Amino acid sequence: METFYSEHHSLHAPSGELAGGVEVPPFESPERAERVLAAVRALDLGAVRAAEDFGEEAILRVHSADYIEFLKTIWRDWRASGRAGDVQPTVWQSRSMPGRVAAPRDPDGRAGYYALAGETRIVSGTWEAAYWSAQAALSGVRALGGGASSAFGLCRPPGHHASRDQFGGYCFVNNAAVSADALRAMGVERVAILDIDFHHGNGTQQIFYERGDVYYVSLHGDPEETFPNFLGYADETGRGDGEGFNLNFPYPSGTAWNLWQGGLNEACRVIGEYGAGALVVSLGVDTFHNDPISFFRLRSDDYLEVGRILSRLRLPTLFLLEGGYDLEALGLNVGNVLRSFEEESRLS
Ligand code: OKP
Ligand code: ZN
Repeated sequence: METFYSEHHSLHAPSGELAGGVEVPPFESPERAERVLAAVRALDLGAVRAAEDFGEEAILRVHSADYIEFLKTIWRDWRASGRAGDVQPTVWQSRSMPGRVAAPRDPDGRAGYYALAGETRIVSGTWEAAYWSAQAALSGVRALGGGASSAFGLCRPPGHHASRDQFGGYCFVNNAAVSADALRAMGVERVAILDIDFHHGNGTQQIFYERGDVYYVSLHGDPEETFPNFLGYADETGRGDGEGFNLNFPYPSGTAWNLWQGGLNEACRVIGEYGAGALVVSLGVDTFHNDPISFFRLRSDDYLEVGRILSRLRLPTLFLLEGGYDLEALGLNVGNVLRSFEEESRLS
């Protein structure tokens, strides 16, 4: 399995994050990608290639043009207005102020209009990092198009919380959505996205909610108890053409392998029945028992079994890095999924 990576990820490195009412070092840090890269290299999984540049076209098929323009310009406008730090949203178009359907001119208003959460900052290099994260994903799509049975997009920043026109949850461009849509454009009739990150991929769900050609399935912490809190409930099953093509498995605090694997197997059964021609895996390993911001209890060896189960779908599979914040175990856990997927694919 080839890995696609861009060193430009390091251009996105905010100095802090608001958590629990204090400023803390960001959980989503450049070191994450370096750790995963080192693990992939040590495993001899396959070549590590620099992401190719496919341009903005695929990004603009799932994100609005005004949102992308916002990502490109907000940091400069923010500083030009005399603000001292990085872009930090503080005001939202909340339930009590529903009228406005375009961004206000004021940088605070613009930031809030395009934000779905407040923990995520935009720095001078954020757009470039997010752009190249998507290019790493698209490089994986290209590999599948060329006949590879699997590929790994070592994406950073992650993507699954980014909606059509909002950033948040450490995400700016939805790499999984861009990839699934690109696979459709390449002629794959039905694409499945399996999101096994600890958090619900609200952005991916939103982007495909009314589409039947991309099936979004997610296992995650119950949004009653964790981020993103406002989406990811079991009764969200799709709408219009998308009715029946969105499936959520929310699980409570303390969920370990035994319970979680039941959802994973059920998700795979559903994806098989759907008749997907390709699979995109939003691969977060913040389901790990020692993750600092999550509450599942998977162990490192469990990720070997995840790889085996996924390989039995026998689908062209694009793995994309999402979350996972225990730096010590991150490389091992991601590597375990990928290497057991490869081993099992070779055997059967
Ligand atoms: C991104 B991905 C920590 C709260 C964190 C945002 C979580 C974003 C997770 N005090 N809230 O899905 O791993
Ligand atoms: Zn996550």
